Amino acid sequence: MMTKLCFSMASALIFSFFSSSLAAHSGHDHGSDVAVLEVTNAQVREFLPGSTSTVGYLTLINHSGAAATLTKATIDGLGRVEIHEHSHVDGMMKMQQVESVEIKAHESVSFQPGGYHLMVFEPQEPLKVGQERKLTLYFSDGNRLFTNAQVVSLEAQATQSKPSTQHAHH
Ligand SMILES: [Cu+2]
Repeated sequence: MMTKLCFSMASALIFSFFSSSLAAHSGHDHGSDVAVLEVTNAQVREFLPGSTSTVGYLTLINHSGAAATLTKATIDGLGRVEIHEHSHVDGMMKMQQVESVEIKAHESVSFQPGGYHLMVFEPQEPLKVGQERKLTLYFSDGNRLFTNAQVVSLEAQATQSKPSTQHAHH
C-alpha cells in the first residue's frame, strides 16, 4: 500500500520512472504492433456528502511503438464512468466528456486535476477510503487493462496533486 502511495507523486517522477523502465525494456522485444501498456497510480476519490459524482485519476504509460486509444473505463460497483477533459476557455476552466484518449508510442498520459479525469457516477454502495476497486480500461484495438483503483479522501487527493483542485466539479 505504501508503494502505491509513493508512486502517486507528480508526473515528473513518473516520467523518470518511464524512461528508466524503457531502458530496462530495451533488451527484449515486445512485438512492434501490439500496444504494451501500463497503468499506475489509479485512484478514485470518495463521494462527498450530497454529491452524485466523483473523480478518478491514473497514469497510462505506453511502452510500445504503436499508439493506443483508450475508449472506455469501468469500475466495479459503480454504475457509470465517463472520460472527461478540462480545458481553459476564455480564462474559465471547463470540462467535457471525450470519446477517446490517445497515448502515443513511448509516451504517457496522466489523468490529473486540470486535465483528463474519470468522472464516476452511480455507486452501488458507498466508496470507503482505503478500499480498492477493480478498474478496467478498454482500448480501441480490443485490449483491456486491469488494475485496482485506490479509494482516497479529498484531503489525500489534494495533497498529492498540485494543479488547481479548487474549481467546482459538477
Ligand atoms: Cu468531469
